Amino acid sequence: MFEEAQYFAPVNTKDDGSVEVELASSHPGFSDSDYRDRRNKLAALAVDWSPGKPVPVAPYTDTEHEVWRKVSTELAVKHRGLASQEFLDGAEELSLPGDRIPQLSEVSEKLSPITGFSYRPAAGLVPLLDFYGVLEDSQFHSTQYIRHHSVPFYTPEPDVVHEVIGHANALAHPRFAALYRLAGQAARRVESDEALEFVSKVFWFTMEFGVIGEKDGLKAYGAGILSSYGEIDEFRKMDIRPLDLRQMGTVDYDITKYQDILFKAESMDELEDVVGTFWAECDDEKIEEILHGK
Ligand code: TIH
Ligand code: FE2
Repeated sequence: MFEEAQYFAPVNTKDDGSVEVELASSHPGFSDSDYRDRRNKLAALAVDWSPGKPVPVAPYTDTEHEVWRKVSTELAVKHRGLASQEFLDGAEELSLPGDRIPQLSEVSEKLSPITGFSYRPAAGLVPLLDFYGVLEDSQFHSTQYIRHHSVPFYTPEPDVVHEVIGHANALAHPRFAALYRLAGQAARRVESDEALEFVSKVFWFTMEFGVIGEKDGLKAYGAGILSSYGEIDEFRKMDIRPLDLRQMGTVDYDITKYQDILFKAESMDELEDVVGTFWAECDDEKIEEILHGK
């Protein structure tokens, strides 16, 4: 999930109660009426959901399962060489199916005994404070639709591949799960929109697009890199910068392209010291200080 409202396909509920997802004309599924029907149907399930209700079962088609199969096969191979050790350990523990899209309820059943996290459905854009806030309660908002079959290697829209392969495998490691929870605490603690945006940008450059130094080279732990078998081949060539809160909280990024500025943690310890401690302690005043340098 990510925060740029303008890139999230808006979900509209019409007067007759039906739900329609607005896709941009540049979306690969724009003229595919089957795909659009699927998007509308899955969005309607999530719109209908409210906390306390069971997570809706998404009745996926064979074409959709096939996209998952293809993407998860490609990713599994690349993860072996390019994903961080903790992510790989999480993935092994979680053992997601490779041959079909798991239901979010199934992801929660596997994940919650490991780190306590569970998944809740999202139709589309979730307001920043809700999206991040519930992380503190070990809840993760997830879309249920899958990317269009014509462009399996990358999507600017977070889909079930990104939410589950990218995020759940990380959430299955206790060190990442703890960091996600701290991000949630930070989001709820800060008061201004500016401070919340700063917190969310630090999340973007870490939990979504973070990279980390390991003995045998640079690895990715960010869910956005690890859910795209196009982008995963490119991250080592990007502008790799040291973990710097002020930069992470302020650099602009374009969500429709491979990220060309990435921030490298030297180790999990450094990630926890710099980013974990920031989320654990930040408030509006501390963020002001980081922004305006004292
Ligand atoms: N680009 C990612 C992918 O193709 O899996 C999805 C997203 C990550 C972050 C925002 S959208
Ligand atoms: Fe995400």
